[in-house]
Amino acid sequence: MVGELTASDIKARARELGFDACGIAPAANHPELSFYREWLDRGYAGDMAYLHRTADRRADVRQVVPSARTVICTATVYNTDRPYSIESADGRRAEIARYAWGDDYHDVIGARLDELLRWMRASSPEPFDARGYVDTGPIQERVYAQHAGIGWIGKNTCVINPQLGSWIFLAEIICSLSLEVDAPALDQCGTCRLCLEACPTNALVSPGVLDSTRCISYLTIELRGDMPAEHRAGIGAHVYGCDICQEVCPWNAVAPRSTDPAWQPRTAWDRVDLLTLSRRSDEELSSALTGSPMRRTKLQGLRRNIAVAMANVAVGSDTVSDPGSDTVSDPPDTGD
Ligand code: B12
Ligand code: SF4
Repeated sequence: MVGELTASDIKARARELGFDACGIAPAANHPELSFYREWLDRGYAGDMAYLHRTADRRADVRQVVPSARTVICTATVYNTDRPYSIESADGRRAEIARYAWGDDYHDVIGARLDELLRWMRASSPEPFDARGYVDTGPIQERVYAQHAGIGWIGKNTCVINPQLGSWIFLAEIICSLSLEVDAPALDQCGTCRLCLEACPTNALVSPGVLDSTRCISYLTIELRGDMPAEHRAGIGAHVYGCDICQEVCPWNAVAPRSTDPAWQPRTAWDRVDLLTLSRRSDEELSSALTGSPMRRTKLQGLRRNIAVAMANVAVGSDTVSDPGSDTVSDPPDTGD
């Protein structure tokens, strides 16, 4: 390439690599960033200690890359051709969050991001500093995605793109290049409150504010040890994550679906009922967890969740024991 590397060159290359959207935000002191501290102080991060530990760095990307001028933000659609959990007539189905059905996005998108950065380095006439992250770094991804025009932060706290909806993974490259930036996305939630009303555990305490300690996603993925008694019933048939506040969102009513083989549901989880899932051997489950984002709970965490869900929907609960907490080891931290 001759001449400087431009924003439109980067966006075109991002599309070639499989990203569905790409925008550029200034590495600036965006007002939404400051809410993070208050969120932590209110106890909304629960036991996610890594969020406290990295709070200084999460306050501004220039704490991570001091020379940062821009943040190249991407979105990748992971939605696939399967009904929503709220459409399921069978209450015994094991509910697994859509993002976790296929391959681990850290691996798949991480490789695409590495390739984008390699290409940028090869194409830029001058060297630059950069770091790429996909849910792995001390950065408030949604705030930068909003300022890159990818989508607005909805009342359910998810980034919603007007064409793609919110079934998107975010990933970004923080860099020292001075690139043309995009206009921030405008809030289009309006007066709609469907997500707040639909959340079965009232985890969305007000628009844009989520108390993780009540969120099924946190309880089934991040929380280690025994499931506290007061949260068991609210989990319903969810065995890994929760999508309800996105499923009811009108912007996801006609969300596009990805044909990327990486996100297609693995047979072990595809519309499986709780009893069948509980009867899978440790070997079968371990094999399905290989290269899956569901590795995060480890086998024992998954077994714990299945036991809680089975008790909730009263299927074969007498045949399944809760493995408890003592042998479950600490989660892998992110963001360090
Ligand atoms: C910790 C974490 C969680 C926690 C906490 C979630 C949360 N809402 O904070 C738990 C475990 C609960 C979780 C759940 C999920 N997560 Co998560 N999670 C993260 C992580 C690692 C950090 C998020 C964070 O900083 N939270 C702190 C709060 C303060 O930040 P925030 O939610 O972004 O909040 C901003 C807005 O609320 C904004 N704001 C907007 N309007 C308003 C209005 C007012 C009045 C105020 C005060 C503030 C405010 O201010 C905040 C910024 O400071 C990010 C990756 C990353 N590094 O960013 C992924 C990430 C947010 N998660 C993601 C996903 C996919 C999920 C799930 C859908 C998974 C699932 N199906 O189970 C659910 C969604 C639940 C939900 N409604 O958010 C995606 C979201 C993609 C998208 N479209 O937005 C991300 C970006 C990972 C990725 N790279 O793709 N997650
Ligand atoms: S993911 Fe589920 S539990 Fe968490 S805020 Fe959304 S609807 Fe509520």
